[in-house]
Amino acid sequence: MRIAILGGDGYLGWPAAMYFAARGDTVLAIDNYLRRRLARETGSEPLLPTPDLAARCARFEALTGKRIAHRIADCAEDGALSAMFAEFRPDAAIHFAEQPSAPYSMRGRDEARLTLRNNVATTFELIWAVKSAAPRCHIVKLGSMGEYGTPDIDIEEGWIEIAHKGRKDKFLYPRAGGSLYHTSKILDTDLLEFETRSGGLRATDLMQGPVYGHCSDEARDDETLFPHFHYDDLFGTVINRFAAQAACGIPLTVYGKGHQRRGYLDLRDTLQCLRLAIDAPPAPGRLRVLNQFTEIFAVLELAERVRGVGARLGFDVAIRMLDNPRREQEEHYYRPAHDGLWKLGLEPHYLSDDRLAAMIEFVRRRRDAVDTSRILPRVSWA
Ligand code: USQ
Repeated sequence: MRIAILGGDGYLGWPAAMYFAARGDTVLAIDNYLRRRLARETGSEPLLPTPDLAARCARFEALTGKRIAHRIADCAEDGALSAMFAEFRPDAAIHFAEQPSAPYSMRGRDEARLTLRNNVATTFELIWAVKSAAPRCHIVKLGSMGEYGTPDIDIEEGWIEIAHKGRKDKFLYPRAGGSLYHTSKILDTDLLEFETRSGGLRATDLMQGPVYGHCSDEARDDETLFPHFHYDDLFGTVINRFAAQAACGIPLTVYGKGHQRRGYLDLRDTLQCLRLAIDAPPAPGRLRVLNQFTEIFAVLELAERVRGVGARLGFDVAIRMLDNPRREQEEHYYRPAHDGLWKLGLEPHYLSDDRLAAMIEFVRRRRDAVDTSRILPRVSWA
């Protein structure tokens, strides 16, 4: 297949580029290094300096003989993607080209504006690139489980039938984003729903939970091919952060009561889910929504797991309960459906002590590079 990956330099985009190239697809990775710039501007650089896309593609080709084409371009720029799609003619386009951090989006007006403009504009440009240059292309957009919020009823996979005053109809499941970032993802979903319903495009919205992991199999233990590993409060997701904190002797930063629950997944399962979605596209005119996570944890439960694995490795790991910098429910009902990807054949990598130990060891080996001033939350929702 011909697969365009928007945001191909990112934490998930780069591993996805390697994954599909490794199985023999023709891959074009597109990125404007926005995430690198924002990390520099906010003092949130990743643990390892990551080679640029050209260097990573060259290294991957030298190691595997497989080529990944790349373009440094802004997917939000008027018409840029349409021109690229006219040339590349993708069968599928994976959309990661978004500002991905909830705390960053809540930092101030400039950050909120950038998040909203970038995320909605890239989705809009992608839709028009497909319409104008590759109408059969399957759009696979990374959505977020956080679009649903934590309602007091079961969360369905994207759609819900509602009975009202004796009549019934099917709607997108009600959404309640927990940050401006999550709200930008809701707007993306609405755009896709409109365009599939009215324009006959086909799209899959993968509602993903927080991802963890420092590498994927395709990197073959070559650290120059590992994705950006963030342990900071803005771009680090919670399990990666806890692993880094454990390795550095920093008490694990549990926000609030720590009973807030989310659906998590291993980075390797993100890749598997993308493959399953791409290999079984929906019919034209349909927006398919799949809830993408493998298991549910409360934050405190994760902290206890990391503490246990840390102790096994000889680290004395403490847990610190912090005032919650976010506005989120800390005690809530949470029962999201997630059958769709299982039905397509997902074989999950559940969170194992070995994976946690490998992440802690990965950080321990370069503990000197960790900047401890980036650990405590610097952004408050209030
Ligand atoms: N948390 C802590 N301590 C920390 C960091 C986070 O207790 O040091 C808590 C948060 O309060 C939250 C949970 O851990 O309840 C998850 O936080 P996170 O930072 O790992 O994830 P989040 O901000 O929700 O965003 C991440 C990705 C985003 C993706 C989202 C999926 O950055 O791109 O969309 O996970 S979801 O959470 O399902 O919306």
